[in-house]
Amino acid sequence: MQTIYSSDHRLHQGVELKDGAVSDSFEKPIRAETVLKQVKAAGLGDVLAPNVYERSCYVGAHSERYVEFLASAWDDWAATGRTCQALPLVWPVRGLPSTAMPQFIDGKLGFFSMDAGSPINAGTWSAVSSSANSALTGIDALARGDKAVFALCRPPGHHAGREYMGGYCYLNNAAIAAQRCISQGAKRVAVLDIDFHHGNGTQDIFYDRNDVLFVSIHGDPAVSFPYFSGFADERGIGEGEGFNLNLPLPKGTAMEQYEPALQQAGSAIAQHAPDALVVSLGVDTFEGDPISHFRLRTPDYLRVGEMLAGLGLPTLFVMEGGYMVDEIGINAVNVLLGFEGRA
Ligand code: SP5
Ligand code: ZN
Repeated sequence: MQTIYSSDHRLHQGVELKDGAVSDSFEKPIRAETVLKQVKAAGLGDVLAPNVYERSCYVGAHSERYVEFLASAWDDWAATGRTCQALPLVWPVRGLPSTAMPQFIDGKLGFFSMDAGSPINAGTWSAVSSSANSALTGIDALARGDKAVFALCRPPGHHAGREYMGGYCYLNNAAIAAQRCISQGAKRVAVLDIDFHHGNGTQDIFYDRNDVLFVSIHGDPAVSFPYFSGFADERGIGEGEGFNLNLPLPKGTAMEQYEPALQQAGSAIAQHAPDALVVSLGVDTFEGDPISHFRLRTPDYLRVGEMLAGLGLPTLFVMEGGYMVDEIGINAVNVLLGFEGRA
């Protein structure tokens, strides 16, 4: 299968609040480089640069004012004389009365974020828009007849909601691709999220819709980020009721417990009968991941890919998390090799 990749991701290198101090984020450029290296070593297929898309292609999954904010946030921050990365410090939580968008950048950063995990610097927008363009290029290749495509996106996207960034994410690459699929005439799409963390952003974007089924297998939010989303009783709302399926699993989950959840996810997707499948592919489910609590092993990822292939759907894989930099490449590519029957 083809891989869509842009080196623009290097323009974004974030910081993260860790143990009371600001340090380099776990979400760093070498992640994508390691995956790309393994794509080439495994001979997965051609590596192509993304096409360029209008900013309006991100609207639908996101609101127009949020996309505007992201595109201009660095300039607005830099205009105040600051040269450090922009981070939010105040949030509109329960009980605060105003729901109006602030005029000043410091207020906007909090208004449009769920946490302090998505810093903004001078290159962030270029990296983020190229990442989304990779997913869009991938979905367009499926529309032209490719059976499967790998969008090697960085930064990741699945924590980004309709109007917020968070968890290293800015634009929701998987949701933007799924939305384009619908906009171009697909009746139904499914998004399966197998990152360790719940895909709260994708859930948020499609929660009231019955055309896009969202299924996520993730660490129980009672004890894992994002804490406030991802419970089994979140099933969708209005027309979307029954089109959101969360399968939280306990700390320490290994393939033995993971595989039945993946079977259940597959059954729900088959019942939806989508025209295409978008997979949010995070490999932070690996036993050695520094910020997660599952115990999948490298050969397990081949089996995951093989099971996904069993659905027989045109499939776009969109890279999400995975932080054990040495193994992220082989684990991600194992899913793709398993999918192609090259296990
Ligand atoms: C895309 C994705 O995987 N985003 C994950 C965001 C997680 N952010 C919270 C990180 C908390 C890190 N805790 C560190 C514990 C180290 N022992
Ligand atoms: Zn994750």
